[in-house]
Amino acid sequence: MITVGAAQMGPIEKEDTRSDAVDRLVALLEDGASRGCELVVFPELALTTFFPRWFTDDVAEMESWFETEMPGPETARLFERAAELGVGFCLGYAELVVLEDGTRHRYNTQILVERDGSVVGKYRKVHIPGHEHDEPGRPFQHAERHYFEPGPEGFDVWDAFGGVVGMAICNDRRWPETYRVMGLKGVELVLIGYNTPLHYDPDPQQNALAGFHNNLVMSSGAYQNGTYVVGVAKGGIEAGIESLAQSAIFAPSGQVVAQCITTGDEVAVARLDLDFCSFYKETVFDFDRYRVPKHYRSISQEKD
Ligand code: CDT
Repeated sequence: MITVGAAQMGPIEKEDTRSDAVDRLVALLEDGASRGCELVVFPELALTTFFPRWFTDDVAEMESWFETEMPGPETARLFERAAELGVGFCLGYAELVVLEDGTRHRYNTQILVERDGSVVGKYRKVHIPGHEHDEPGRPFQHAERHYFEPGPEGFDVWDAFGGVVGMAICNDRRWPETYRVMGLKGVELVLIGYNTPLHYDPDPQQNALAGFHNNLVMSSGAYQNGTYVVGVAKGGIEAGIESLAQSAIFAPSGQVVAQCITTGDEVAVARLDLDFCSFYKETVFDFDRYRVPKHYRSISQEKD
């Protein structure tokens, strides 16, 4: 059994400091702890505003949104408070890696921190959505492909919190392969942070369906792999742009077991029985018995 909190955040504005964001993360952590949480899950890019909505070629300006160490000077007190409370957490942030030869790598990253404050897992976003170049015709940019390179490690799982825990970030949740790769590794709990603007400029007819698609993909990912899924938004109106909230925890049955009801800072809590996963993993989705991989080869071939 594990009690998990989906710690949704409302907007973080461009002027807000890392310290402002950490104040809110600590408050959410304490709220989760007071309600019995052993694990609190924060959104994608939880330390800053969703900066890919602004295009810039100025490397210093771009990298001002990134962390070079974790914990760092501003985030250390989050780790310390979590260890004091004995509550683990999952945190999304922008990660800058500078190698000895000077090569720079920028990733959209999420870490899993155990109840003693130690980092047990790191995931770097694989499916990077949006565009590479400035597109001034849009009402706002979604230049993730300018700011981030795809994580080279792919999807993994970690033995943590008494179960098998995996991570994914935002756009990853729309792709069935994300869940299936972790499903093949026995995942029981998938943690996903997201920032999803409600306006999708390439095809605005999808705007009204954002909440439906959010539920659709996480519910089916949970069910088809016999796993819990925790989806956590940074929602509300940030820099005048509205993003989806509706953070939720999904059971292996595909059902929603807890959901946020606001668009601001809020923790949705659920007590999860990870053994419940086996009802699905050992029956309809018994992979060893029923999968037919020879017919799936084309989905793992390199694209041209
Ligand atoms: N952050 C992120 O990946 N957002 C995307 C927005 C849609 S694609 C521009 C998402 O999949 O929710």
